[in-house]
Amino acid sequence: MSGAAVHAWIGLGANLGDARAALRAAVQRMDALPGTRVLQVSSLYRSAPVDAGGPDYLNAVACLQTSLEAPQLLRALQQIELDGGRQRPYLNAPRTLDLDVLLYGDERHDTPALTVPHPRMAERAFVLLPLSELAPEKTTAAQLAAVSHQRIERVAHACDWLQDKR
Ligand code: PH2
Ligand code: MG
Ligand code: MG
Repeated sequence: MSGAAVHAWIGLGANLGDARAALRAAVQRMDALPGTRVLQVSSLYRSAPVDAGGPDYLNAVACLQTSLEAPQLLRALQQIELDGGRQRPYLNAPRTLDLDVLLYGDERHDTPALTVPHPRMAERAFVLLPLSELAPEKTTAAQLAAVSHQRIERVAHACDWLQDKR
């Protein structure tokens, strides 16, 4: 059963293939999920891999309004990852598309499949910067200061990268 609409914050990332096109397609796919609308999308950021190898990542954050329950939303996002060619050869392997539930309303989930709020979001500039752009109240100056050594740059405003203006 679907619940009342809540705001869910999703972290998007990719560092294999045409990452920019993959993130743009993911935004469209999320907007097409049942009972779900994309309300806001951040700028696009290029970031050095954190606790991982491979090429630089492209990252962004989106805010959804959704009536899917958190586990249903997770499964839907995993299907979008699979359709984007996602493989999981090892932990934190380079990927064509990664969609992480960062926040789901003010709910807490702690199951093998889903931990929300995302347990590592506060340690990652590639989450905190785009999130602070959309919802400054969801990050703190101390959190942002703690990740200020991580290499990250904004490469496109939302209106440009969502419309393929490179
Ligand atoms: N995702 C990871 C591990 N490391 N680093 C960056 N820069 N961006 C990511 O999206 C990312 C990462 C695991 O999901
Ligand atoms: Mg991730
Ligand atoms: Mg993930």
